[in-house]
Amino acid sequence: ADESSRDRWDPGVHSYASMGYYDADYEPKDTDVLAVFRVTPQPGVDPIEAAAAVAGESSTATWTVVWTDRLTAHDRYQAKCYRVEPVPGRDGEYFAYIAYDLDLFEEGSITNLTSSVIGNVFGFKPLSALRLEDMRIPVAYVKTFQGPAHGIVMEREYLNKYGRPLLGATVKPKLGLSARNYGRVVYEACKGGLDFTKDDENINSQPFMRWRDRFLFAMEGVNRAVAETGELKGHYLNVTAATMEDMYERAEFAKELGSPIVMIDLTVGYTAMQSMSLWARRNGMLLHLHRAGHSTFTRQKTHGVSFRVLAKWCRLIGVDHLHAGTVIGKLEGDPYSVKGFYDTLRDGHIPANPRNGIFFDQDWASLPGVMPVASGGIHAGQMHQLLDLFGDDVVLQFGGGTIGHPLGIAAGAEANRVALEAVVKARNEGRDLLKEGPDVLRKAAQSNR
Ligand code: CAP
Ligand code: MG
Repeated sequence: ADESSRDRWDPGVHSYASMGYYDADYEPKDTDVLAVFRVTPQPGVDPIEAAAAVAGESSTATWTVVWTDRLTAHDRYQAKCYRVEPVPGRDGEYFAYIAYDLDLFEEGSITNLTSSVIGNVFGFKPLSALRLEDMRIPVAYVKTFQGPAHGIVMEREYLNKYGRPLLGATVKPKLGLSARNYGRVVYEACKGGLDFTKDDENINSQPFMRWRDRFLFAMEGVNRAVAETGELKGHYLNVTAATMEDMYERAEFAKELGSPIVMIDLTVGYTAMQSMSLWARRNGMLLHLHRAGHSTFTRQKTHGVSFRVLAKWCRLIGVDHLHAGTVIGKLEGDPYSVKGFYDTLRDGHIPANPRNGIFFDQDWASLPGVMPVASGGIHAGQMHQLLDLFGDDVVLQFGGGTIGHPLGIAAGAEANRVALEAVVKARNEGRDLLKEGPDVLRKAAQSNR
């Protein structure tokens, strides 16, 4: 084949639409898993055929009819694309709505769900791009997961902290500190007024600081700060490692040291995340998830998976904390989508809201809410905006915004705590945060000198 024919789509004898993967009359059942994809067909490919191909390849189909289809309940197992509509204002892009029978997925397994819905289809020739925009997880499937081991309500009860966002900081620089110096940062930041400090996503067990040493010195810092302030505090000890055996060993050690929380990175994969969720449930530990690597597939607007969908998978998998974006910091994120991510993580029932990118009603049944984490280039000067955007149930995390303070780490932490308390007070008095916030912060900073 020459260069140009290599990427060309030859539908062959059987089109996916004619094989039954497109059915405009199909009425989705309450128990169906629903998905909406943004499909960009290759030039010359019919949008309905492209959408049917997505339904086909993400459920039962291959490129042709096979004899053995007749040995299965084929009609039922075929995913059905039931609606295709042009994306408003975007030439050549279509929203394809697809329904999947519940029995296509193993109970309680995001790994299995993703092997179907994002398994093969993203490299499929009739499409030049594909994005999974949203999913409706039916209650019948939700109930096969246990979700967060603790969730927002239990976390607050453990910590005995209410009525305000929690404050955290990522230890910086990301890499290179020795264990003793690392512990000093933890101590200063916690003593200064933060609730948590945190390992960075890429701190695991490098030659300059092995994990056991980091855990020891970080917990020494936490314990001293707890003793001096009389408040419960913690440090997210990152237990991410190359094998589950190593992760369990590190998590057990964190528990032995009395840490209330451990942390993992998204890079460990869905099965490992769920195993750690089970471990956290069995051991009464909070589980913090850093979404390291997510932008490689969530950022592009026409290809990949929306973070909204990843957030739903993580809630099912069962983490207590999840990074969900900030809008105003150093990393990309538009206010409407980010609001949608926070609702998805925190609320019990989320009504469809196309403006926030929420295509379906989502009922979380009895699954606890996940505490969203805002981080990435934020600082005390934005406290009024952060409170206005996210309300109380969020961890606001200031790495550079604590450790970069001109007067030192404890002063940076104190500035964040004072700023937070001042804007919470202003909010509780019913004042307009966006208008008066800068004033409130200025006064708080002066009284703190
Ligand atoms: C923030 C951070 C976080 C990102 C994660 C960093 O540091 O530690 O990993 O913010 O992003 O390494 O950049 P700063 P997200 O507070 O110093 O900016 O929460 O969007 O997943
Ligand atoms: Mg980081």
